[in-house]
Amino acid sequence: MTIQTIPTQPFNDQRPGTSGLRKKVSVFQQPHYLENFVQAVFDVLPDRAGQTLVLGGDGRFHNRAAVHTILRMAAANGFGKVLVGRKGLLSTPALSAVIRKHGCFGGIILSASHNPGGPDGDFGIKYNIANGGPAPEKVTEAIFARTRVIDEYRILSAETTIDLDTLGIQTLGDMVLEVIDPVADYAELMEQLFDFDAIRAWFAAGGRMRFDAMNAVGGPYAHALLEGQLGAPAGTVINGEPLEDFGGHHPDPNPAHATELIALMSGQHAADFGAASDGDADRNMILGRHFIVTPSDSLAILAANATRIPAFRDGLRGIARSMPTSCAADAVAAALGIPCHETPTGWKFFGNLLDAGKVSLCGEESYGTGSDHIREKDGLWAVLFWLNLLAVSGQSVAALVRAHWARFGRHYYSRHDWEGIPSAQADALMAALRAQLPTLGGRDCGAGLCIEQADDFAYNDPVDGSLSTRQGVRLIFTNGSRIIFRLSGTGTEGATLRVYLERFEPDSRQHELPAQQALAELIRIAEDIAAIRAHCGMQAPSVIT
Ligand code: G16
Repeated sequence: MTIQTIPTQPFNDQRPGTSGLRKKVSVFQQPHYLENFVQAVFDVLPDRAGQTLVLGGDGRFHNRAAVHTILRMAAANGFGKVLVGRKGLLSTPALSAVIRKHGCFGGIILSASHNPGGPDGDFGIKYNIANGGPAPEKVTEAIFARTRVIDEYRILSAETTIDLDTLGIQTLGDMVLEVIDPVADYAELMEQLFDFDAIRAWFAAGGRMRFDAMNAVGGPYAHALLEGQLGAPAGTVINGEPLEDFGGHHPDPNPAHATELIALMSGQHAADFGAASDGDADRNMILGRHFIVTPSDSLAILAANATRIPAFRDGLRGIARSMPTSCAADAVAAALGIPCHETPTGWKFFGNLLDAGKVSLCGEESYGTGSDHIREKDGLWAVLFWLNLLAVSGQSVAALVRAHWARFGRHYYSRHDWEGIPSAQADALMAALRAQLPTLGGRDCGAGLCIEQADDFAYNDPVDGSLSTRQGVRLIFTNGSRIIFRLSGTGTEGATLRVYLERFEPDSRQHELPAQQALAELIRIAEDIAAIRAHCGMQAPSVIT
């Protein structure tokens, strides 16, 4: 086994987006493409010698090949040890849990999250730091800067054999490689956070659940925890086998893509509780019988009920939500007398707040919820939280949500995604919007909606003082309604315009409207002000959630 130094040339498109580098599989399959990025990551970690790294991915097409390459590069770059999930699998939250439990130096996650997989699908890679969370912007920018000038990478020669299927220790050059059970550490952590006895009793009393793992990495975790430790009947988990192409599905747990689960939960024999997680199992969708819970409401409801869960018996320190997430959590924080932080989109922005002990719960409109137990959002954790709540309250999902609205008011919410826009057109739309900002404040848009504030969101991190600008155009109305525009940072083709719409309704007699109806005036205003159809040449959003 020899360490080879391979000459290479920079690729100019390796800037990490909202959550790591995501590209088509075919892009990652280009000679040197993955290697360049991995070497750039290692190069910005000068104190890596002898350290322990965690490695795993969501099992999508190219996962195994990439794991082999990264292991050979880690050995050639002086790491002391790598913990890798069996078969190269680790969910994103499990990887975060493993880093924290074993005090590791960092980790590499291979995933394009909710994006489709397979040879024609997407692939992705992300570096996480020692707190278990995604690398902050200063690190991702340093990685990007390094990719621009990289001229060689180091890798162990290819005759190296690596067995990813057998638990235990092997050596790779001077490096130790330990293949670990991807589920064990994570399952142990979940048991410490929730009242498993109460959940077991809920299932034993006939509580019925459907969990759709979307043929992604969440399957083994859901099987082990729900059907194993918690006694849910076999068949509770559907699409539980991780497949390289997710069975051809789009592993995005929202009403537009989790259609099988939505149909099951809308039918005559619907279970009491439905849930789904995404490609790397960090997102979650929560459903009741014939009832859909928005992610923003889910965060607020978990916050309002947190002390009913063992992990939060002593209360919450604070809540954080991404800026486009609805203000439902703010209402709960105000009632609890705790702060609610508003951060840019991207889980990495929660890391400092969690590390500083300023917040206990975090959430995003994009089906992400999590807490200070790890530094990633956590799909199954959110599901267990809801299960625990159902078990101790004896209420249905719908009853819990309606009681929440009655107490705090309802924040009607929807996101409209305009996908596949040529990047130049999307950029022109955002530029035109930004140019209008100085004239929008005070504008009367009709239907009682007057714009109070129009700006481009900037975030000043209260912990490290870093400033992140241009994080989304906000129109905030005098009645608290909001319209937000931003371009997605996770797509791999063209641009996606996200339009986030929110309206607060305090009157409980008005809480049962369909969301699109309740938001109709805001939708009209958003499309009008941003001239979306004219810019995009599209007649309607491609996905509405
Ligand atoms: C990532 C980020 C999230 C973000 C989401 C959508 O999630 O970690 O914070 O909300 O992308 O981002 P965008 O609106 O830029 O597409 P994931 O689950 O894709 O890793």
